[in-house]
Amino acid sequence: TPRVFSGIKPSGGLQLGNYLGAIKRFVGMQGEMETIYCVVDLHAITVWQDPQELARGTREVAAGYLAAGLDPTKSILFNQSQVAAHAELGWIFNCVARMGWMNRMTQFKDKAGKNAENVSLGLYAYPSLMAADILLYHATHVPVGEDQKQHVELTRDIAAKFNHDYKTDFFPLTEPVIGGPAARIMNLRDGTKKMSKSGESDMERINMLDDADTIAKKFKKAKSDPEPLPENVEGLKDRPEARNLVDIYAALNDQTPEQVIAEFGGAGWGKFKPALADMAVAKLAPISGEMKRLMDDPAEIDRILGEGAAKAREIAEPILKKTYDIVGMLRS
Ligand code: AQP
Repeated sequence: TPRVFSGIKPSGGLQLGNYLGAIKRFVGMQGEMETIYCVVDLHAITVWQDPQELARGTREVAAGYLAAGLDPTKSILFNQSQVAAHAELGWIFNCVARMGWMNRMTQFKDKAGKNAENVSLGLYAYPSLMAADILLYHATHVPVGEDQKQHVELTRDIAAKFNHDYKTDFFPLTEPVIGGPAARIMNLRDGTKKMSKSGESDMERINMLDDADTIAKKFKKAKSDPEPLPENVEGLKDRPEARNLVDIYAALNDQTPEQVIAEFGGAGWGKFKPALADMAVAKLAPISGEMKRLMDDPAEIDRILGEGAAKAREIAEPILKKTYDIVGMLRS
């Protein structure tokens, strides 16, 4: 049976790329298939997090899912560390995955930079824990932004090697589900880098909790170029900042970039940026308002996460048990 799994790290406040590339699409898949969504707190601590901030961020990500329309009676929503099977299967996969595979992961290279000797071992092993997150539920579909594609492909390699090494077909080969104008939302100050929670400057990103004035200011100051918008989408080639702003408009308004260009082709930035800011505020304000309302009642968020974790364990524990059997570990 088709089953969806995806997650978001509580490594800071939610940003627009998380919403457009992930949460908005997660909500769209709800009802069509069985859907399991996670706040991946074990992944967040691959880079040190202030404990209070981690707890707050976990609730913020949960509130973001709920405010965007995730219904806990239709989807399972929980935080990863409440289901110990993630860490247990992650260890087994650490013993299946190869160092050479991890060495090829571009996210690790980006995040470690020149400092690779001094980052956590967890950051290096991140993709094998992510494979465990997905395969613990025998998920078949993983909606992610473009930046996570390589990790989902590695999940297939880990499943295939496990199946081969233990002469089984226990783990399915998972498909990444990527697409649409929001697959890779870029940084507002540099159209060649992705928007991210932990980017240096707050002006680079739209946070889901930014107020209307801040959103307008950030789009006004967003890097663009001296040309007006082109008359057709081919004209966006080699204009990364222009393409990004058109993509954001399209994704927020459920349009294609072609439709946005049909409306705004030839317009200058003085016209397009305010239109983008107004539209973004109109779409995001109801979500951020609801996020704030939910976050005023942390006990209720914790209750939803706890119930979700209990449902997740019901699926995960038999799969972990069977994995231990296959590997030859005694359970008595
Ligand atoms: N810029 C983006 N465009 C489209 N999708 C994006 N995602 C993240 N940034 C963009 C998608 O959001 C989901 C959750 O990502 P994550 O929190 O697990 O990790 P990340 O990709 O590393 O996100 P950040 O915001 O960049 O966090 P930091 O700065 O802490 O590393 C994923 O599906 C991701 O593709």
